[in-house]
Amino acid sequence: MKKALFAFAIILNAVPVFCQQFVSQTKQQKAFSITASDLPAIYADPQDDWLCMKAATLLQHDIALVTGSKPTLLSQLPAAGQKTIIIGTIQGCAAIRKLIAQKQMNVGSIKGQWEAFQIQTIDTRSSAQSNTLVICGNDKRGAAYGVFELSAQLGVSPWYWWADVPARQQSAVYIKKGVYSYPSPSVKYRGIFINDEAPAFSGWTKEKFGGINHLVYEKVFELLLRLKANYLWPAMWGNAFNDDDTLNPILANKWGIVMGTSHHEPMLRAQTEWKRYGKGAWDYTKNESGLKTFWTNGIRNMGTHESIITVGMRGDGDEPMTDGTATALLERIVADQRQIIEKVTGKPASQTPQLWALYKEVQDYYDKGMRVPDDVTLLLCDDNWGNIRRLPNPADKPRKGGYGIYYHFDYVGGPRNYKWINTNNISRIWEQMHLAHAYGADKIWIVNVGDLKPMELPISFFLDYAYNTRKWNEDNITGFFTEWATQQFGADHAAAIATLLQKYSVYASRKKPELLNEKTYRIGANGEFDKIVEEWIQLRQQAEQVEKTIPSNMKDAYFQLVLHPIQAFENLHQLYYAVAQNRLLATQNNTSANQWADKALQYYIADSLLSIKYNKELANGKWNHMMDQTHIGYKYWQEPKQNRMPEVTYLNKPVAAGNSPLPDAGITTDKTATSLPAKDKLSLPASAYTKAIHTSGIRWKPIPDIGKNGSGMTSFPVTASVPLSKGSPCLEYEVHTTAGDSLRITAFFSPTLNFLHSPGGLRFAVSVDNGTPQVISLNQEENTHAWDLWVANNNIVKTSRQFFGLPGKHTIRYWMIDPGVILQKLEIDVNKPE
Ligand code: REL
Repeated sequence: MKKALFAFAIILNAVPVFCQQFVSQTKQQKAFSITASDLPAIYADPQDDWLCMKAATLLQHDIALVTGSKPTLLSQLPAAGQKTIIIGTIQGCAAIRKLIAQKQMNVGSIKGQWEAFQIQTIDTRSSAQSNTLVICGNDKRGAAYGVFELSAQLGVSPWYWWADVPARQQSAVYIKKGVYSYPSPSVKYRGIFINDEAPAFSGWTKEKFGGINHLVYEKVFELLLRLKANYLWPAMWGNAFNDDDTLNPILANKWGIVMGTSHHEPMLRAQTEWKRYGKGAWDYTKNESGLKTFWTNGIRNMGTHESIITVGMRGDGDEPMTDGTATALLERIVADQRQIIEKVTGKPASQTPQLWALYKEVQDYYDKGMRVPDDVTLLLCDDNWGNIRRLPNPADKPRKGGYGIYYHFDYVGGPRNYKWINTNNISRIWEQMHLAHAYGADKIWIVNVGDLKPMELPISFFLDYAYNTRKWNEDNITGFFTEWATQQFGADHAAAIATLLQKYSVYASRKKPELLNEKTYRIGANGEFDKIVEEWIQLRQQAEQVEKTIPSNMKDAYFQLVLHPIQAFENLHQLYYAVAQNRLLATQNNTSANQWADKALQYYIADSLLSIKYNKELANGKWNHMMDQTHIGYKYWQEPKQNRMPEVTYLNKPVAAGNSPLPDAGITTDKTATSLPAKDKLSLPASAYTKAIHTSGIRWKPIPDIGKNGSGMTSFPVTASVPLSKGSPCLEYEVHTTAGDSLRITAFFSPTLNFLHSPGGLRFAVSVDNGTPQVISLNQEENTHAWDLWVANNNIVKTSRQFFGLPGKHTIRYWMIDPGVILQKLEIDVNKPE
């Protein structure tokens, strides 16, 4: 009976769930303790996968960081009874198999489950404390994820090396008695693309590692595993992962990192390799055999390394193929590439993972009917600006290869490069990737992270969400900042730092710094510039206050993860604000313009001083060159070679009597009063509705912080469209007019693209009182010019004119038709034509 109960208990405990807190600071009955004075040994079976021993070495290192003492690493199982952490896979570790055979472990819930793992305490001595801790993976990555889950809970951040985050020191920690079983991740392949890597990443690696070689890649692999990712597109600007350092692919495979090449580099060969070794033209109609030889070598070089092969073909160097590229030709190219894969691997092509990226013009081929075999993953893409272009149609037959997403946190291209600092809104990343997951794009998620630093925050979010898409939702998304701040800076500082990061995420995503200039916002009482600058000043002051409370060993991490981006962005706004003031006052012949010119120069200098601080002083120069990216003085989409001071005007005249002194940065705020005389404007945040009508299984909900000034309203579930009818879901806003007969309603949205590919674009409707709703498409006129504005302004603006009878109380209704539409605010004017 006792035995039966025991087995039952194990089965109950082993239901796999993410997010289990098994490390405690307090001593517990039957817990497994790790204390400086009584360290466990760490054991991995030398016959098991290389990664298990590697993970064991890293755990040894992490425990030393936490406790100050280094555990012994064993390749032989110690005598029974000795306190040991066993790390291994079900198949590869004899000690784990023995524990299973002895019924001390039940791995039923993880066995055969991709990257699943189990952490379990075992007491083989019937004493007060457990003497064995098993970290068991279904496979090698599962085992490594188990180790890094433990490390993270012990207080070692995944960013300990990449952002100098100090480990949380403690002399004793306890792994609570139990079986902690973690399921397969939500998204199968989760990774990053190191791209646009000059001047920052390339300059830094050259100085610190002698180039982009295996020494730096090992750091990347470790980071990926600590973030529970598994997939990498390597740097390719003049770099070739497989060719530059032959240890690169060997070590990637040992570390369990699935390698690919970017969307436009087929058959696992870098574009740079074609430059080095390609013979003839990059043109299949003219040079089929040259290309086939080149590609065959890519697959030969892959050997048995876990990889995802990019198939298809674009023009040489991330360009479209020649005009009029025939889809039939492309289909033939893919068929030929698969033949090569088959021939070299000796297996049906369907047994080697492949992707076809529907990037830029390639999506047009797909739209025109080009198809690839069912086992190839269709990698759907964003527009390079974080807005997903297309999602699977739920009505389509499921594909064996499924769908994935290629997303961007950094980009080189129009309307302007953005590659200096982090400008990504966490709520928007969540919303777009949630949409992707809801529509079934869950096979591959890969994100372009530029130089990797300083994208620590969005990288963490993207990979964390890819690992477990159930973790974050519209109700708890702000909790991410607290969790992340706790992981990097500990609970004492988490709340304050989370607030800073949360505000930064909103402010920094309003406008890319490369697009910012003195004309971006209007200065003065009716403009926004004063308010925006004031918000940045306050944020910077708060960040500097928090900095004073941070222990000295956290200062480096705090600077790079929190303070620098805030100071740098604030300073840039101050610079352009000063230039704007200078220009305005100069046109008024007001010599106060000179003071603003001086100020502007100071901010310009301060910008470079901040970069110098990051490069030269931070962590004793560890990150030199990471802040080399130019960002001031753009004239067109491509970056300037050097930062350039914006032009300012100096006046020679003395200040005339009556000339104003240096004007103050007065603050203008949105008016939220509800009475509206003619010629007046009312600005209503989307969340300021008076009534929400939820119908047809649709609920309105706010997504916090997704907008330029806060939350946005959208409908859930995100897969449902609703034909417009009287009973449709809508939001009501009440206004009072004192004059006029019509309202111009301007609605501001997040720049969601027509991911449904419906002929009319994503639609909503607007009505006033009992008037007929006017149906408006968010993106019907999608063309390059319109899109440039959407992404540059990070919104889509739509207006409609609605008539009402007599002044008085009126109800504006905003009707839902299509999903994924995020309303940020409404501006309402009386008697203004559309
Ligand atoms: O952001 C992108 O996807 C592309 O611009 C890049 O993939 C591309 O490789 C570019 O860096 C240069 O070739």
